[in-house]
Amino acid sequence: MEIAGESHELEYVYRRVTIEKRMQSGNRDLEGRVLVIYTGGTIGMTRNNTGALVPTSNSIVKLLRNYPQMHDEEYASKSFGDDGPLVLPITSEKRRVIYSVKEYDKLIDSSNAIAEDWIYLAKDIKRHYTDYDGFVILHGTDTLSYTASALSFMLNNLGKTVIVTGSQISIFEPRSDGFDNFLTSLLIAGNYNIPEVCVFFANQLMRGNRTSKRTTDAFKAFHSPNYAPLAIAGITIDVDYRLIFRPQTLEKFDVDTRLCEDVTMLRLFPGITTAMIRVAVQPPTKGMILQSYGAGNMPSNRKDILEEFRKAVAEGVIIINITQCSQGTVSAIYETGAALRDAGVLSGSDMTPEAAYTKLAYVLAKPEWDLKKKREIMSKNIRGELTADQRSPRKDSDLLDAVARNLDLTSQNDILQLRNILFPGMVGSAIMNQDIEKLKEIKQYGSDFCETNADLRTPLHFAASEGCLKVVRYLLENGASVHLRDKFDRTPLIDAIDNDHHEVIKLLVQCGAHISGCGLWLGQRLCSAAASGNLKKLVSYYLAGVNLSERDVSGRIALHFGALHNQGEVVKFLLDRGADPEAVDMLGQTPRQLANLASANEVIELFRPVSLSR
Ligand code: ASN
Repeated sequence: MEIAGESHELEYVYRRVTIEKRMQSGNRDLEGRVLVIYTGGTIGMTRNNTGALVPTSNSIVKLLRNYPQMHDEEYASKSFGDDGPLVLPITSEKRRVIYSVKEYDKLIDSSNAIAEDWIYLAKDIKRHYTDYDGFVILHGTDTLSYTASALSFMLNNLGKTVIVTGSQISIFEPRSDGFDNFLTSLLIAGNYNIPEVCVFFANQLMRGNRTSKRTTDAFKAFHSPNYAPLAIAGITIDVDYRLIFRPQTLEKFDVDTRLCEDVTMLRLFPGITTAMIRVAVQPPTKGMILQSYGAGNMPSNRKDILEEFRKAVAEGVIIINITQCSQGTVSAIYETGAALRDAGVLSGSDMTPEAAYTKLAYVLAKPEWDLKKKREIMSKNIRGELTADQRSPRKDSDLLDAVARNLDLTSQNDILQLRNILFPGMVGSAIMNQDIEKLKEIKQYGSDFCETNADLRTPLHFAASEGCLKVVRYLLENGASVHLRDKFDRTPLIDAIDNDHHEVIKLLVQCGAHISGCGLWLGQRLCSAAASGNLKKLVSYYLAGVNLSERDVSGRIALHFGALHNQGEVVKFLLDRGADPEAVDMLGQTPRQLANLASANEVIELFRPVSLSR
């Protein structure tokens, strides 16, 4: 494997920074946290003594720290001290982006990338998933679309933004496209919830598994031939939320890194022989991507070739037919294409070669699926990689047109504003009335359940704080995100905890919601709940997966306060969940000592070791 290790130079310091320091600094900007994984590629290359471009270790972070467009030194040192993370200057986006760079030990030219590198990246994203809002992968352009496609399949139920980017000219050169690509990727990853593996290049955010490298020299190195860009970065960053592929399940994020190595690719050409095909499909080949002519055609006068495909399919090889054209889809409109289908070759619709190849490697590696299921999944859209079903047209224009006409609105901007006012209001009222039928209706009008109001609150925030379990479930099954934070940095999970909606908390956690951030903040809340005997609140935190022994500013845990205030029920609950009666606070006192000092008899009794009767 080419990628061997990782740099710990810039460990993420959110957890280490004391709450006091953040308070002293007076910095109250909303923040988005992004992990940058630097794998290599032209973006960070310099010339060696023969003049060839090679990846250079331990230099990108130094460059970024001295580049004011990529690092606001003043804000960073006030907020995080001297060796904290990098911080983008404030922009017109809502959140200031705080980012750390994890540089791999062996930086590579992406032409050297292999499947193990994708696996390493997928595992890395999993490892850091709960600490960041989004991820940016700096990667060479040559195989960037393969990596983005492979990751899109390996990252199951992705709930956060992952952007793969790079550049045509190194950022160590004066005229580089790298800064723009990198900076905008950071802004998007820290500000927008686009739960997909994306590629950002030359002002366009594209779905990763829809991209291909299209040129070796222009800055617009990638295109997404069969799917519109998810966002365009102009003066503002305009995201087309209707195009985003959101997981619609109650399962949490996970990675499946199994990939089958026995997948091959074959491009038809007029002089191809049966012997060549036979070599390609012979064992151990289990799958093949066939790049045929035009709309999926092959020469109809070459029964010999067709026979080879038929035999391979009969032996269990999955063959996927995609087009050689750089844009378009296969279809069986010609006799020549229908013959392939009849031989058992599956249509790959409008998949790029990169997506078709990595998807087949992913699907073939699943021993739990039989051949029939694997063939079925290859024809289905699982990550937005192919156009399978034509969705019924949305009705939003009908409704909007009607209201706009009544209000005499004609400009597109006015109509957009109307939409932004109308839909959140309708969704909010349906939630308050727990009216799922209404929500279904609104969804048909093209409403996105991740849309936010002026306080950046989403429908899931409202439903979670109201405690309507069935609405929460409906929203989650229809693409709502558990990760979005409002203007006050609250997630739907925090809303559910504050209102002690235990069933909602469980469901949100099941879908991957988690509490991240400062342990001290949690410690204060736990200690105050314990002091006042608020068992319900402690149960809420426990269900949310919080460590019940987080410390407050004086180093005390909830058990100290339960003991001091003689809260028997609370102390029993905490002891049963592993809280330590001998935990010492800043003054060296333990919960047991506090109970004795306060003559908290109920608690003293609970602390007494149970004597074993003979
Ligand atoms: N050869 C380089 C790579 O893929 C190309 C680039 O990044 N522009 O690593």
